[in-house]
Amino acid sequence: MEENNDSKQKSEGNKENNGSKTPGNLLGNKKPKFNALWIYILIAAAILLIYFFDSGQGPVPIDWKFFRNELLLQKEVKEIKVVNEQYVEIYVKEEMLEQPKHQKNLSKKLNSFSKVGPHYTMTIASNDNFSKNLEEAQADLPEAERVYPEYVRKRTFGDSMYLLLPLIILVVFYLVIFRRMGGGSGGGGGTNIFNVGKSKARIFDKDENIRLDFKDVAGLEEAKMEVKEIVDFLKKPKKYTDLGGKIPKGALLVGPPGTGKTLLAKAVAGEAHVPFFSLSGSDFVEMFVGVGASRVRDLFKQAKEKAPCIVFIDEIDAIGRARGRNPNMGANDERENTLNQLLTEMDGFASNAGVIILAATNRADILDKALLRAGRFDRQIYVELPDLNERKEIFKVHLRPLKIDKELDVDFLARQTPGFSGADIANVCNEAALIAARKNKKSVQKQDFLDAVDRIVGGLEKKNKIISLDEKKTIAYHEAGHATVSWMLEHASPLVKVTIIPRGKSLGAAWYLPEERQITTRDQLLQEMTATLGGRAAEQIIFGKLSTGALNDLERVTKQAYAMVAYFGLSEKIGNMSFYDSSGQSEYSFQRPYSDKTAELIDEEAKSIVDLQYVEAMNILNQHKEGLVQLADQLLEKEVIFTEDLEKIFGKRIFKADVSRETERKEDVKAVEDENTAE
Ligand code: NHX
Ligand code: ZN
Repeated sequence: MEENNDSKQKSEGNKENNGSKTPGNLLGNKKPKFNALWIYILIAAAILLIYFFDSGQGPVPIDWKFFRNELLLQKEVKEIKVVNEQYVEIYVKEEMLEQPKHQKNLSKKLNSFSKVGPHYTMTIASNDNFSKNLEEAQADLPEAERVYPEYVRKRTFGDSMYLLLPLIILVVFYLVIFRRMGGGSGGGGGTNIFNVGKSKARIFDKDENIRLDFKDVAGLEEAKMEVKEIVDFLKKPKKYTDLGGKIPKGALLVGPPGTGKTLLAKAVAGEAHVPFFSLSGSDFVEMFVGVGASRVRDLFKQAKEKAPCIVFIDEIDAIGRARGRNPNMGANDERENTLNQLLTEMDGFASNAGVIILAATNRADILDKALLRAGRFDRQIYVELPDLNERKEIFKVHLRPLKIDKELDVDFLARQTPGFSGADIANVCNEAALIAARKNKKSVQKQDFLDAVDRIVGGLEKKNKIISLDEKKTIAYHEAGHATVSWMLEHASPLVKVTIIPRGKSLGAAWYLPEERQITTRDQLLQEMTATLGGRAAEQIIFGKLSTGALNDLERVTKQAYAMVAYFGLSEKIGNMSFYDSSGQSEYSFQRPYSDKTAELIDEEAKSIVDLQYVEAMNILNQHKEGLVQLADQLLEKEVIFTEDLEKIFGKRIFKADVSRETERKEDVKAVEDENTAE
């Protein structure tokens, strides 16, 4: 359901990456694109400019003889400057410049600056030396016509480099860092200083066809209705505003992972035929202060320019988490700023601006309450795990591209996959096809699907794991214990199969088909616990000693027992109290909302529940010890046994076995099918 269009998505992504189609570019094609090269050029130009201005316009180098005989003694020198104790700059009197000897020297080098000078330059050994020589040379001249040098200090090229170097290093450092961060997947054309504050949203324009519409979304009927309305708001806003209503600003898609929130948003984009901005909550997060907020601002600026349009923020919990509850303050300031900006932006535009925000999260409870209030995300659309009929629809979608066996029963597949999300089902279908291909089959068969389900629920089979005979026996009795106990209990989940083939992290497993129900009774909880404890109870009865193998079982049972006592109000001593916190606020507080005495009582009650169920499991196993041994023997022999084998040992399950429910269900399915055909 989710994965179906992934390949298409990827190709779209690639197109965006290697083209120059960044969001900024889409908006303003006229602006030249800034990049790092410009900085280098600017710096180089600046350095050259400084160099040329400071070191004069290229005076002609001369020696002492020429200086003394042709300039000094001819009284043609206007000014002498001794620079940095290194060289002398000589300025010739303006009226003397016309002389041919100067013209010959200067004209090829100097044009416009020839009047100003300096015209000649001469290197000197030292200041003292030069002034002594100068004095001697002028000794015969009258006082008024003597020239006295001026001592100046000038910044040379080296000096300017010395000043600029830290700056250059800083800039290079910055560039390198930005390259690093922008590198890798490169969210749409390399990142650099100039667009770090820009939003990273990808735009799907109305002409860019997203080949995905509501027909591709199976199940989710209610959510689809809600979302369709949003599309309608954008297409015909007048219909709603004429009656005085306000167009909602945003809708929040809430639901567990893999249920199709992103898919739904994509379908909206495909149906609405308006620009669609897509980004993830984590796109706002950067290591620099203020970047998140500026990206939010930029996103809304772009969106308003393109209105009417839809903005989709995936995984909004990355920024939308409740503010100010985390005790480790400071680290979250940046995220809070981003959230504040988002809040003000959502409030900031008028309702007729035609921008609708869709956001997806799987944890609505931890979102900031300010985000959920009316005027921001006024609607919450719940996208839940698919039920039997919806799973059937989803299977149909994902089976379309597969070559399946003609006899394959979609209804059966849907029944075998309780609690699966749309993404899981997509995975099952894909895995089944791969398994069938591995076996060189012409089409994908029922068994391939079952294997795929097992693989996804239990992990990879590890047939080659070395297990000693003793261990194998322990495992077999453990699993047989589960099977026997659950067989004898009315409200325990019906067993599908038992296996001692190692899979994933577990060495053996009893597979149940949990009933899909909305509420669970106390008896059901207790009996499921008994069945879970049946494994260890069998080890105890048969071998008289325990093993570490029950870790997972005990973990489940303990959690369940505490939940019963502290959350569901199912114990006598605690009574009708629940310490469950659906607001998600208690996550950061270290204080329990009850006294130490109550804590003790909770522990006591939980323990007594588990103890009681363990005794119950022992009783059942003691009563059916022969069956248990038979079952374990069969397991050791066959490694996998099914419900039929259990029936042979224990006889049919005596309980009314959900027959009534079964027919009800079939009628339900039929009713829905009739409805569908009627449409
Ligand atoms: C292990 N796993 O990790 C093995 C592979 C054995 C009773 N040592 O209840 O697979 O034994 O009904 C450290 C120490 C997990 C880590 C002990 C991690 C024990 C599953 C439990 C089957 N089926 N248990 C079951 C199972 C195991 C475990 C551990 C650990 C059987 C049992 C795990
Ligand atoms: Zn077990």
